[in-house]
Amino acid sequence: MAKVTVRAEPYEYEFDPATTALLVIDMQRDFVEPGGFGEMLGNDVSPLRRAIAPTKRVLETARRLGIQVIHTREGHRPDLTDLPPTKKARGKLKTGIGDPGPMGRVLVRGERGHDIVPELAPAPGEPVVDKPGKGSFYATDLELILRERGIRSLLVTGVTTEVCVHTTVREANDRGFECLVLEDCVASYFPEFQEAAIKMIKAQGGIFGWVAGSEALLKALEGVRTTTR
Ligand code: C5J
Repeated sequence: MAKVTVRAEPYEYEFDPATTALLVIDMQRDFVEPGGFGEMLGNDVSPLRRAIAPTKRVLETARRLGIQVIHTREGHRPDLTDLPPTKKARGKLKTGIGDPGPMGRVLVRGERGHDIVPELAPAPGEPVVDKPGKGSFYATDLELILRERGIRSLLVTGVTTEVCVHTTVREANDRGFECLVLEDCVASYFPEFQEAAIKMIKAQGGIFGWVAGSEALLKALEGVRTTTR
């Protein structure tokens, strides 16, 4: 398969769709809907919701072209045996991780709040990686899945930019994966963190990866018919 070139920063990003995965990080109700963990932390969730529509367009294109799609979800076992007490205590919340909230137990697997939002719901056959931490590689089988599928490049979307997206991109970069972060498909509760987090990725010659808007990616994929792995 011919390489695709995206207009990106700090310079063009080249990838082969056959060895690329679209990573959709933690687009869960608990982060992007009112009544979830994000709101319990005192945040307004509306900036995060702005990432849904562009991510949906990228997701649909990836599916049409046969690009591997992988979703992640941050959360914990119902018995909370994978929840460090330090994480539970953080923020001194009245209702925190594991406690009953408006969308079920907060950040607990199997609960409504832990689900991925319906707009971006995983399609049959798309791996969903459950992670107890901020990074998508820590204590998960994501790396094994990527290596088994021969994936070398990652198109990165999801929330939040400065937390789970950044941690994941740093982990991926250290493992030799080339990451393109889609600026309008990642979001933060804080505009200043969004701006700084994006700048950090592409600074110093792309120290952690590349950044582009989703339109630039979709334009670059216009001529591509289908992906053969
Ligand atoms: C946070 C995440 N922000 N998915 N999680 O706690 O970024």
